[in-house]
Order: sequence, then structure tokens, then C-alpha cells
Amino acid sequence: MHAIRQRVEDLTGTSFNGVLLNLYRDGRDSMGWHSDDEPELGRKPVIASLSLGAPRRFVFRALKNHAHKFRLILNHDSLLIMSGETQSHWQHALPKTTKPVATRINLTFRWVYG
Ligand SMILES: O=C(O)CCC(=O)C(=O)O
Ligand SMILES: [Mn+2]
Repeated sequence: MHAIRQRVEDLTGTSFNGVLLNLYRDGRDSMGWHSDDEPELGRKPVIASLSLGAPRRFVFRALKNHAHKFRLILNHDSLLIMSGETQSHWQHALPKTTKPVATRINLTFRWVYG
């Protein structure tokens, strides 16, 4: 985990002191709409999200207009950076899929203020 964090810090030029690990066993596992806006992350958090394993669809929607969406596929070994105003203006989700998909692990690195 230390080696992965170091690599992510080198790529983003940002320091991280916390990580969440999400395991999606198959297409029935998902994550609902939310923003990473917990107070301990600060106002404009940099969140680096590393995907490992099965590709999955990831969706953003604007907080003020839920019809305003965009989607992307998070492939194996991809790194999604969410920064600036992303969490204050957008929500994100990882929907279920009925397609047969293998296991995916997601690591989201954050800076958590004590
Ligand atoms: O699994 C993902 O790509 C998203 C995870 C996520 O949004 C989170 O842990 O806050
Ligand atoms: Mn999130």
C-alpha cells in the first residue's frame, strides 16, 4: 500500500494520509450517488481514485441539474483525479450492471484533516 500511495503521490503531486478500499464483487455491487464532501476532507479536496480489476461505468451528475450527466469507464490501472470544485458541484456513482463483470477493487486516496 505504501508503494501504491507513493506512485499516486508522484503522479498527482499531492500528499495523501488516508485511503478507502471498495470491493465490487460483481455487477450487483455498486455505489450510490454522493459527493466526497465530508468536513474532514476540506473545501476543495483532491481525491485520487485508482481502479483495479474489471472495468466499470462511473457517472457524474451536476448537483443543480441531475439531468446533466457524464459517464466514463474506469479501466484497470486507471487513476481518476477529482479536485477543485468537483465535490461541491457534482455527485458521482458507480451503478450496478447486469453484464457479467469480474471483481473490481477501488482505492480512493484522500487527505483527511485531523
Ligand atoms: O469505486 C469507485 O470508483 C468510487 C468510489 C467512491 O466514490 C468513494 O469511495 O467515495
Ligand atoms: Mn466518492
